[in-house]
Amino acid sequence: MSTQRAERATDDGFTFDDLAVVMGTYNEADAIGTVLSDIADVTDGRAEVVCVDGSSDRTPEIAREHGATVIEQEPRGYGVAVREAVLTPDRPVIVTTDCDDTYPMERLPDFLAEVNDGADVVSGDRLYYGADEMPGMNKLGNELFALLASVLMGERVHDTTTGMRAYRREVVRKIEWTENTGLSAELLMRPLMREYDVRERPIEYDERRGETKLDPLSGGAAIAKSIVRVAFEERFR
Ligand SMILES: Nc1nc2c(ncn2[C@@H]2O[C@H](COP(=O)(O)OP(=O)(O)O)[C@@H](O)[C@H]2O)c(=O)[nH]1
Ligand SMILES: [Mg+2]
Repeated sequence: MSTQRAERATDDGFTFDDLAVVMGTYNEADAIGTVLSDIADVTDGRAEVVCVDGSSDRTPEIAREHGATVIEQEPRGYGVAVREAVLTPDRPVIVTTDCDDTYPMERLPDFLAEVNDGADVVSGDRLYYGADEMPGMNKLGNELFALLASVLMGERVHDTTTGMRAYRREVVRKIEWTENTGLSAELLMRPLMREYDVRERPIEYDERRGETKLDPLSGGAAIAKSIVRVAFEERFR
């Protein structure tokens, strides 16, 4: 299988100065302080942080207090926010996360190391360790989404809706993104089906702080639709 590879770093590889951590934030005042402190601790304050925010609570103020760039946007869904977030930084490595304290920011160095090892996309697989903190319905749904995507792509993936991934900037800039609730699946599937070096790596997943912004039923249906649409579009591209 030929592997299309994005541009490589020319020197010793990327450092935290090359890293931007980005997220959609929607009324996450209970969690955002912890998430942004964790990122600063782990990266010595060297990662750029971008929050695309639709909140009506104190989330954007807290983000600014922590030195993040805040882009204000009406709340129009996960993918609208996260697409803007991944397209904003000029840094060569972009990591997405949720702003709900579920994802292990202490793994940022590992994700960066994988990119330096040649990965174009590094995708945190929450199901590998069992995802005990994930609500049962979501876990079942995520297993089914991964199965569906695997069958349609002809390649096994394990977690299509994870919020924590690293991307080379060229990958997110080269591909046109169309999904909203299903953007996370799209961000995994299109690069994979275009032969980029996409790697899943197990991550721990914590209990959410604050309320979920995703309706399990309508959200789940939207994600399933996205997976089918994206797989067919890529197959017949
Ligand atoms: N700006 C913005 N952020 C959003 C929107 N919907 C969800 N988010 C953020 O996207 C991330 C994922 O949402 P979350 O509720 O954690 O989804 P879950 O992980 O599937 O339960 C969180 O950081 C949310 O605050 C939205 O409409 N606008
Ligand atoms: Mg979440």
